[in-house]
Amino acid sequence: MRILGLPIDFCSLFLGAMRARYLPYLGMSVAGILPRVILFTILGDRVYNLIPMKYVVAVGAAAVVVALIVWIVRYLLKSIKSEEDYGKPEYTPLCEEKRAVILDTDIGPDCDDAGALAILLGYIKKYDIELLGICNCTSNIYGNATIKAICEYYGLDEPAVACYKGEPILPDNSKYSKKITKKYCKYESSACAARDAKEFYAEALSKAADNSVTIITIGTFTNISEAICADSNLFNKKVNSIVSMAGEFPHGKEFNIKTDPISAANVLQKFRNVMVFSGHEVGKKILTGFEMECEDSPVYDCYKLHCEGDLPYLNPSYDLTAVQYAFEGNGEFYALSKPFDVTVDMNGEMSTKKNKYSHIHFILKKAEDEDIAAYLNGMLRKSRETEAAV
Ligand SMILES: [Ca+2]
Repeated sequence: MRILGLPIDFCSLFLGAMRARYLPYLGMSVAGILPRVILFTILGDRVYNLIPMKYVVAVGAAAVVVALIVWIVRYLLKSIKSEEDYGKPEYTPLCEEKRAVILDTDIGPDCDDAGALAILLGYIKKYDIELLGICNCTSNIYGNATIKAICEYYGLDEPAVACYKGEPILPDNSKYSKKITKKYCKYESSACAARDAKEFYAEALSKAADNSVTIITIGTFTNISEAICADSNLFNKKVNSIVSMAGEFPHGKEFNIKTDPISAANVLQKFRNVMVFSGHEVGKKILTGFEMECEDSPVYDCYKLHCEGDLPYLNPSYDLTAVQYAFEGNGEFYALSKPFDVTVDMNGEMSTKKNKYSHIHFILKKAEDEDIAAYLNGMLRKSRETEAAV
């Protein structure tokens, strides 16, 4: 009985460290101590001779091994379960929940922006979604006119088009914007005109209901960085989610980030709601475009002028995948990664780190590139008459 106090102290310390609730704590303390109290009460010091020390040590060692095996098995089971959690709907697609949409594009340097705008206009009609506006994050005014020409082709006569009005961040190297403007826009100067994107975002977001807007970015983060820096409370209150073609998973340097890394870093730092990235690796091998001539289609002409040469005019589908995911979510083609913390350095290098509390996810492909391409090509091939009839 002389060391009866010792196990009580150890037991209390151990259970205290577990932060057990009071009743389980009391129960475990009593269950742990009671056998020893009874044994000591009946046998006194003779208890030490009852069980030889070598058996006590053997049982203790075996208990450690069993505990270790149990811990490893539980850890593995948990890992497998977590893998199955891929695809959990952290982001609710627009086909399931109607929200207003803003498209932010750098139309010009690549032709997939034209394809992405075309399928976005198809989705808008199909799911009856409100399009608040289309922002050009370059300062190339022919980009504004190209956006309007494509919208008009799909029956959207007066789209709200806004444009970045700051110092140009991209060289004017579009192979198609000016030619599309000349061919499709009756009044060039009014087609090229657009309001300041900063003003557009401030007005559109202040009018929108809380948590009701999804922004799809398929260019740099220049415009939305200005919008979130202007009023981050308003932006976070109104913007439910951002789906972006940008970056590379798990790390890498991608055009939309490295062209304006400061804006990308700003958005990553200040945006608090769900953000989904379609990284460079997603659309790289999904080749879409036109295999046959398509007369009087500005989208076809963008692909033809950008790809040059002869048919087929096919191009990677970086931007199309972001638009597709924003509207349809995982569907049969994609899954969503676990949440990651994402950082961007000033050279445009993106890095990721798992963090179960983060709000940022990446699109993962679960279908073959050819199957996704066939689906997107089907959407691109739809004539405007078909779209209008949906
Ligand atoms: Ca783009």
